[in-house]
Amino acid sequence: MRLYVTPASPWVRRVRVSILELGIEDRFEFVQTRWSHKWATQAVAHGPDFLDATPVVRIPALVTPDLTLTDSHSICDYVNGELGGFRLLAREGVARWRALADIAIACGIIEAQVARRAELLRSERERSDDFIGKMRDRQLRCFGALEKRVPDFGAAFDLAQITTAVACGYDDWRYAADGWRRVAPKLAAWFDVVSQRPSMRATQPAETPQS
Ligand SMILES: N[C@@H](CCC(=O)N[C@@H](CS)C(=O)NCC(=O)O)C(=O)O
Repeated sequence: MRLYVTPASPWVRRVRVSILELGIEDRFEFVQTRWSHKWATQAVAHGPDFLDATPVVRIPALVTPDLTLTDSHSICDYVNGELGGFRLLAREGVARWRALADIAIACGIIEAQVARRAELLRSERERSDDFIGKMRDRQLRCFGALEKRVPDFGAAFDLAQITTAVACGYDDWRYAADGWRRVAPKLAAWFDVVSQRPSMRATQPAETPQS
């Protein structure tokens, strides 16, 4: 199976951490797509295999022998259900809905982080400070909501925790000055522990020309 990735994407990272936590990385060929700071605001030239794989032209994208999945949600679902024996997310029942509720909040943060990053990469003339502020407020509001969930976090580093940890890591990396750690101190303490897991360390974004 081919998984199209870039080094900095939080959407890619939640898939990669899930794969590493399940210990199934040898089932995948990881393909780095062409990357550019322009991805957010302009058309970027991708290889023909990537364009053939996904009409959406976003990463992550997973090509299996039977089908192509073009977003992290369906890929995580496939990895968990088809390859992972539902070890990262319950197949049904209350545990599933509780986890999906947390995942939706963590994904709300990631969506805001990525949209804000794209806005910041636009020219000064085009950039909207209102939009950037709206995304920042959403990030901090969602961190505040996840802070209340920390006492109920279970022992398992499941898809809800993985997605939450990825959101925390991205804010530390790009938006530390917002002060998410002040808004969510228990979450920050939890993140400091789980960020040392091998899966998190192996997927940590680095500030390089590639990121
Ligand atoms: N909802 C999608 C979002 C994927 C996404 O937005 N990926 C970004 C990189 S973080 C991307 O490929 N952007 C390129 C573009 O929008 O042209 C998912 O869960 O995978």
